[in-house]
Amino acid sequence: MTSRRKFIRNAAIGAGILASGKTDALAKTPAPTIHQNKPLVLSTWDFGIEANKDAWKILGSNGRALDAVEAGVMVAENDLHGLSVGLAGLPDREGHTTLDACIMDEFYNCGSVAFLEKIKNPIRVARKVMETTPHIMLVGAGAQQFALENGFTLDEYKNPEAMKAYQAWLKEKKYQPVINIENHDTIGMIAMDATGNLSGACTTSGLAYKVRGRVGDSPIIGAGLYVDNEIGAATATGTGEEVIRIAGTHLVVELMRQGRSPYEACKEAVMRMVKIRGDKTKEFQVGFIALNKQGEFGAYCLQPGFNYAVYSNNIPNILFKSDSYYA
Ligand code: SD4
Repeated sequence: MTSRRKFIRNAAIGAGILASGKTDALAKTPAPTIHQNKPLVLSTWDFGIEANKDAWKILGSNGRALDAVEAGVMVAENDLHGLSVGLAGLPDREGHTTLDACIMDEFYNCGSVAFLEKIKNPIRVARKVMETTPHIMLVGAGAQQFALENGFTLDEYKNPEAMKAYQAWLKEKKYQPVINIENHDTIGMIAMDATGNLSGACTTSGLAYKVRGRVGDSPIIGAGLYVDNEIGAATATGTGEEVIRIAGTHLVVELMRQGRSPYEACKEAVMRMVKIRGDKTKEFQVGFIALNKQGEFGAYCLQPGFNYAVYSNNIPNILFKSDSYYA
């Protein structure tokens, strides 16, 4: 297989490049080899495009993957209208927006915060936990106290749109997570820098109208995010309980260790879920994206509608459509 065909096969494997003429953009790129595919960043959902741009400012100037993923996901955290990440996110059933985030570098260092309130950039607090404490995870009031002691400030921002949606939800108070876009918009980002090192970050306001105190997969190392610099990295989006149940991203990375491509590993993790949960999988969404040490990437999800953004020297920050188990 020519290197060009091999590249396109690897990039597009099971990933169906999104319509709207973007296939042409990829097809016109010069013939790279997988090796030339670094640096590279991929992130979940449409807002990954904007997030990738900030990550690329660092990756494209030989910066560290860790700095790139932190800067990248902060774009979503700072969006005052985003209903699923950061302080603008939809609240829990008592009207409080609570945030979960984690970060992991190329040395198995990791940091995480969960059930954190009124702090604008949970990913920065997660990094602070990683770099300045002997711990990995801080939660709730303790996480907030730690943030305040480390120079972060309380932010009382409430997104009017999120509050309006909450008022509407209060009328029936149904705890019924909605499949896909509206309710499943965690940003997970994984990257390889020019030196070949991997890092990842994941941040969310979690499931809308969750029980107070509920924590999803996103701040849990091995569930919402895992990075093994020898093998690859993976991140997840969707119903956190289901991702935690199979230690989703750790599973994806271990499958890559056993020789699966990123696409195959994501697919096998989803199939594990289907095996365990059977028909229940019709009721929720889970999607994985993964990247291996060779610069190959892939994704797989349960329900159609999941996409992810990819930016490298060869791929001009475009959306790929993930294959799904259900049609
Ligand atoms: C959670 N996994 O809290 C998150 C929600 C999510 O895309 O992914 N949204 O369960």
